[in-house]
Amino acid sequence: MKHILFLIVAITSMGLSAQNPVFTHVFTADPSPHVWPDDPNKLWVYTSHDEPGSNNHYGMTGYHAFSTTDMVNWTDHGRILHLENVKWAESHAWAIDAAFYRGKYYLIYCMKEAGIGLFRTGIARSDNPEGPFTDLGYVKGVEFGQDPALFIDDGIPYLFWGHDRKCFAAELNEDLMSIKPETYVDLTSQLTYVFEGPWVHKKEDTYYLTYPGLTPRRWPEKMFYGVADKPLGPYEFKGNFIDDFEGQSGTNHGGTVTFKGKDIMFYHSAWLSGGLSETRSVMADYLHYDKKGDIKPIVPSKE
Ligand code: FUB
Repeated sequence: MKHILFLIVAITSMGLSAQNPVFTHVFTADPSPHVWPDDPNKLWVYTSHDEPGSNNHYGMTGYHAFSTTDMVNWTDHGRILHLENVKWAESHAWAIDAAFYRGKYYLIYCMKEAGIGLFRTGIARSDNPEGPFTDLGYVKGVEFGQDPALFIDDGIPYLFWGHDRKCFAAELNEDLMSIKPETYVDLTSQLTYVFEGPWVHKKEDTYYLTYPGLTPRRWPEKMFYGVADKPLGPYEFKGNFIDDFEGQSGTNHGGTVTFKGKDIMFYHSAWLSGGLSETRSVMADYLHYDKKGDIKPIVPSKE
C-alpha cells in the first residue's frame, strides 16, 4: 500500500486549518469524514477518485483514504479499494462512506453491477481504518443503490441512499448485508430539491440530513439539509447551506465531522482543475450552528 505524507502549509490562530482544496496531488470527490472511537486525535477522510480523461460520465475506478492529526499534515493511504477487487461490479465507483461497527471498519460504496449496469450498494470490511478492505457483496433490498451513507446510531446501523431526485433510508440487519424491509422509508417528499448524496450526522439530540440538491434553476448542485428527532425521520426541510460558488463542479457532495471540538464540513469543488466537473477536489470549511441549531451558510474559503 502506498503511503504518501504531504504537507499543507497553512497557519491560523485556530490551529486546525487546511488550505482549500485539501488534497492537491490527486483528484478526489464525495468526501466521507470520520473520527474513529479508538483514536479521537485522528481524522479520516474517505473519498472517491476522479481520473482526468476517463471521459465516461464519471467512469471512476476506486477510492482513497487520508488521515491527519492536525488538518495540516495528511497521509494518503493510497487506493484502499478498486473496482477490480469487486467481483460483482463492472464500472463507476461512485460515492463512498465508512463506518466502525462491532470492532471492524466498513466501506460502503456504489458501483454498477456487471451485466446489469445499475448501481448497487457494496460493502467491504477490514480490521484497520486504512484497509486492506475486502468486498463482501452488495446490500440486498436496495434497488438502484447510488450514494450510500452508513450511519450507526446507538449501535443500530442505518443506510441512506439517493439518486435522480430521490432519497431513501432503512435500518440494516446486523450483518449489514440486507435492509429490514419493514423499516424502509422514502424521504423524498420531506427533502425539497433532493437529488442524491444523503449524509446524516447527529448534533445534540437532532439528526441532520444534508444532501446535494437541484433547484428549479437546475445545475450545479447546491447543499441543503433537513432535521429530525429520529434517524429515519420524518425530516423537516430547513434550506440551503452551501450555495453556488466560483469554481464549483456541477456536483457537490459531502459530510460533517466533529474533530478536536470543531465541526467541519467536507465537500468538493473543481478549483484545482479550473472548473472541470469530472475532475474534482475535496474542500473543508468549519460548520457553525446558530442558537436555534440551524446550520449557518458556508462560503468556501481559501484556508
Ligand atoms: O462522484 C460521482 C457522483 O457524483 C457521486 O456519486 C454523486 O454524488 C456526485 O458527486
